Amino acid sequence: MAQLVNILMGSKSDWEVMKNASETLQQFGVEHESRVLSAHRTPHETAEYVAGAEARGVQVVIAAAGGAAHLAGVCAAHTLLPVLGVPMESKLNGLDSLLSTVQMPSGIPVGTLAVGKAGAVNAALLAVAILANKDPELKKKLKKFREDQSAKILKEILS
Ligand code: RP5
Repeated sequence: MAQLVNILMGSKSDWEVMKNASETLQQFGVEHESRVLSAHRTPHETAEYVAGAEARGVQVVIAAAGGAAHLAGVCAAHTLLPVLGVPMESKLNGLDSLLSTVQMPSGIPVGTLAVGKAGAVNAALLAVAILANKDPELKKKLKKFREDQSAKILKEILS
């Protein structure tokens, strides 16, 4: 099966958080690949991998990085596919990662999610929503996910 989503992260140390994106995609049965590729440490390989994504059938790229987090912006520069950025927690509590990812100059967009685990899960859910526009079965799964989530909240009686 063709990969529909590529998840990139700047370091293996990001995987503890980014595995939540992978697990969320798995939950929806979305084929994907997760790779460590860095904007700074492997610039050529990162560009090559992202530039080839569309030809591999990929429809969404998720890019996570921390600190001077240029990965999502670099990915967006090398593809016309939507790129979703996930800022990683860092020595500055993720604020540096957030600003580096979100503050793209006009012309090359990155859809930036929350810092950390919530961002990882939501990047995957947003990727599912994008894919579901052309996949009615996936749209049904997303609708059920939302319904189950609401039902779980409504069951929480605290006293
Ligand atoms: C970034 O630097 C990575 O995305 C990671 O969040 C951060 C720290 O990387 P390591 O020093 O743990 O490899 O490029």
